[in-house]
This record gives sequence, structure tokens and C-alpha cells, in this order.
Amino acid sequence: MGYKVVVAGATGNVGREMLNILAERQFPVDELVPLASRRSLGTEVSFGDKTLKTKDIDGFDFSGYDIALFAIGSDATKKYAPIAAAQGCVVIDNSSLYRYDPEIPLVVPEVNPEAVDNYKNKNIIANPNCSTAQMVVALKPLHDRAKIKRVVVSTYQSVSGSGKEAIDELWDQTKGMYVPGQEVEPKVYPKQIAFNVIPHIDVFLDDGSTKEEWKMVAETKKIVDPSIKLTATCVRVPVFVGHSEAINIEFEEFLDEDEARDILREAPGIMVVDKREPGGYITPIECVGDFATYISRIRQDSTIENGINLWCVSDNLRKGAALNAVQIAETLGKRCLKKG
Ligand code: 11C
Repeated sequence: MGYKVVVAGATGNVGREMLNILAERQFPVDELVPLASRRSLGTEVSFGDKTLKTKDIDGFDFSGYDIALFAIGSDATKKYAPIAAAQGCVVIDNSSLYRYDPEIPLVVPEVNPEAVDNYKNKNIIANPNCSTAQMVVALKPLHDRAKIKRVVVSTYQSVSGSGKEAIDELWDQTKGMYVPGQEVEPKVYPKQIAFNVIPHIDVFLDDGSTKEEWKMVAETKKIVDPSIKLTATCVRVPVFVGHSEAINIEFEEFLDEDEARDILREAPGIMVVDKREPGGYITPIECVGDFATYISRIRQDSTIENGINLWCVSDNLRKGAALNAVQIAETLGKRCLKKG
């Protein structure tokens, strides 16, 4: 016996990945309904070897459905998640709307699976931001061994994090560079993204940081440990899929780089690729379509007492969004909504 599952936002980048991953991981599904806004109504989406037509999210009756994976952005989530939750369907939401609500669990199953048990508070579970999800998978096992004091992280985030229009903007701008008269002006981003990097993701806050940077701080505290201090600089780079992060970690206790490598090799969700030679590390192109978070360049930071540097790469549409949401559904199934 399986679950009755809804995927809301099934025609978007993340929604399509949710459908792929539910099928790839053979999530026990008895019935799957893809939902979309009226604009995309009737669009066909693939689920394993099936082709399904999307239904209208407006007016959809969630009663009798077990789990709804939401990838529809904060505004639409605000409207539809409370309806689904009130109708008895557990919402796993990819937007930022509920992440910072103390009553709503924010879950990365490799890190805090037990938080899922609090789903009953509001029948909603939040999925973290992509840049946080991959980072905390690496931080948690190291924190358990040597207690993290402070993290300094710089991100190199792909354009798929900003949606389909951003992918098109990078593609068209790159092609346009070679054709005189066909240069493409920035629309999604405030500056040219092709052959450039932009140190700005999400809105600016009063202290000069950006919301993306703030999210990494707030979410790490909620998922791993509120005592961890973290400072981030988030940068958009001309890569289609795959976020990369250079992470500097200061620990309470000394942690040798070889031990850190061994801990990470054993940690769930992580693949260590760390040969100290040209090409002995992972780049974003190589992580696309994978489930793993890749860790490379593990080394001592000898400028501080107990420091480690590392490089962390993951598919932002998968671990950063759809995969983590499906893993939450799996965890919810195992811990709380047992079937069969
Ligand atoms: C980006 N991290 O790369 C963002 C996308 O809070 O879920 C995801 C935003 C979020 O632009």
C-alpha cells in the first residue's frame, strides 16, 4: 500500500524534479496528482513511464491525499498550503514562507530527521533554501565530532536557482555575445550574468547583507545548532545547474584534516572526491542529476587554532530542493505516516 501524493507546481523546474525523484527512488505512490496554476492547466508532465495532465490547484480538494509537495513560491503557498493542511494533507513546502516559523519543522533528513515528528503542529514541513541544504549535510557530522564555533561561507550559485527565465537569460546572453546587434540586456538579474559574477542574491537587508545570506544564517541555526555563528557572501555565477560553496569552519576542538575526510566519507548523503591533483575535485557540471553532496579540497586552515576549509558542490534542484523534499516525505512515511 502506498501514498496518495500531490505535486503542486508540477510544471516548474523543481516540480518536474520532484516527479522524477519520486519515480527514481520508487516512493510508494498509489495515486499521484500534478497540480499547476490555471495558466499551465492540462500541461503534460512525466512521472516514471506515465504521462499525466496537470489539474488546477485552485479549488482542488486535498482531502484523502496524504502528502503534498509544494513548489509554487511563497505567494501561492500562502493561499493554498493552509487549505491543503486543513484538509488533512501534510504539506512539504519548498518556499521560504514557513521556514522561520518556530512551530514548523525545517528539515534536512541527514541532519535533523526527528524534527519531522512535529509536522502535526500545522500539518506543514518546510524545506530549506538550496545553499543551506547542501552545506548543513557537510557541517553536521563535523559539528558532532568537534563542535563548530563559526563558519565563513562564500557561495557560487547557478542560475537555475532563479527559475526558468534566468536559465534562458544566461543562454540567450551567452549566444548574443557572439552576434553583433543581438546582445541581450539583463532582465532577471540587475547586471549581465554571461561571462560575469554577481555578488547579490535576493533582496538587500538593512545591514548590507542579502536575504539569501541571512537565510543561510537563520536556517543553519534552526537545523543544526543555534550556537553556530555564520557569515555568508552569496554570489550568482554563469552556471546552469549546481551550487558550489567554499566553506571555512572554526571548531571548539582540534580536528585533523584526515579525520575530517574520514568523517565526511562515512556521513550520509556525502561523497568525498578529494585527490590533491589537477581534476581531483568536483565541479558543478559533474554533480547535475546526482543525489549526493560532493566534498572536495578538505584541508587544515592554519591561520586559526581549529580550522578546516572545504569545497562543497551539489545539484541545487535536487538536494537543494526536490530531493530533500522527497527525502522528507520518505522520513515522514517511516516515522509518522506508516502504510501497509
Ligand atoms: C537561489 N537559493 O539560488 C535561491 C533559490 O529560498 O527557496 C531558492 C530560494 C529559496 O536563487
